[in-house]
This record gives sequence, structure tokens and C-alpha cells, in this order.
Amino acid sequence: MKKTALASLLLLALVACSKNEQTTQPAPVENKVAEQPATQPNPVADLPAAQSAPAAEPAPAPVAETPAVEPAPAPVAETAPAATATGCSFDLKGTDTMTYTDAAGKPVPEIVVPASCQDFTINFEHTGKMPKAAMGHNVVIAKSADVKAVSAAGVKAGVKGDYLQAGDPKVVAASKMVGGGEKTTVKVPVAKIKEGGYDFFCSFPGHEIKMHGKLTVK
Ligand SMILES: [Cu+2]
Repeated sequence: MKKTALASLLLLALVACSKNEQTTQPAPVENKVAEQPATQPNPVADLPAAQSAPAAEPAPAPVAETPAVEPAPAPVAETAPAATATGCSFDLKGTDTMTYTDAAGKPVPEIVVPASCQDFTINFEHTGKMPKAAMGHNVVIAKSADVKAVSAAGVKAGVKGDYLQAGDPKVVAASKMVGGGEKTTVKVPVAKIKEGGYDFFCSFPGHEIKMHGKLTVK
């Protein structure tokens, strides 16, 4: 008798449970539905109503919430390997999103210049669409320690001076400033940068932070 009563209670609890799962919105109605069948078998069952009630009630509708999927972290582009130039030139690109890339569109954190070269030419192309005044790019070669000073002096030179101080002694070599769709080149005397510690960067105000890489002779 007890077994069947318990079984029926369990069954009722399950029914209440599944009902709760299906319709959780009208809570007051749901309670009535859950309680009514729970009290019915009381005359037969030995258990008091008070005990059967909690059996039907703690039917927590299982929250079918899937855990928030964390967005995968964007791959850091800085880990790109150094671009080793084949021959004595390198094709560098500039974009409307203020980045230097190689011909394949990959970041260029470093350009390795073969020590056998007398001059090293960087062929630069602005592959974007924005005009020089808004998103101009150039390629300037200077000692790493001088980059900030060259950039600051360049800001003073303004757009008329291509954001580069005329005759800046800290500048080893520099291309002209170009806008979207334009090309330019810069020739670097390898003997001048052989000692190491030289960088290439864009002197347009603010660009150096992103458009900046190492120029290493090996
Ligand atoms: Cu730039």
C-alpha cells in the first residue's frame, strides 16, 4: 500500500514536474493543478497531506539555459614571423585601417634585409581608398630610439611637409607620403643600418603606433 502510494505520489510529482516544464507562465493556475491531484490519494495513502504537498511543489522547472558562450579571442596578429626579403627589395602595402602588410595581406612586424645588399628598396603601395590628408602613409627609416622624436617633429611639419621635418638628421631614409591607390619607393643604404636597431614606420600623426616594424640586416 505504501509503495503504491509513494509510487503514485512520485508519478504525480513527475506529472507536476513536466507540467511545470511545459507551462511556467501561469504560476497560480499551475499550483492549483499540482495540488489537486496531490491531495486526492490522501484517503488511501498513510501520508498526511502536508507531506505530499512538498513532494509535488519542489518541482523546479529545470532551467534550460545554455551557458553563455564566450567569444573566442581574436588571434593576435603580432605573432607574424619576420618577412625575409628575397633579393634587395620588399613589397610593402599600406591599408585604410592604418596597417602595413606584405603582398599576401599579412602583418609585417619585421623586414630582414640581406647583408649582401648594398641598397635595399622598399616598394610601397597604399592599397586603400582614403586620401592622403585623411589616411596618408609613408615609409620612414630611423633608429628605434629616434622614432618618437621623428614622429613628433613630423607633426609640426604638417601635411604640407608630408609630416616629416625637412632635413631631419635622425631620418636615414624616407619615402614621400601617399594616399589610397598610390605607390612610392624608399631606398635604404644597407651600410647605414647594418649596426642594427633600426625601424621602419609611418610618420602620419598617430600612425606610428600601428605602422611600425623592425628593419634588421642579416
Ligand atoms: Cu600612415
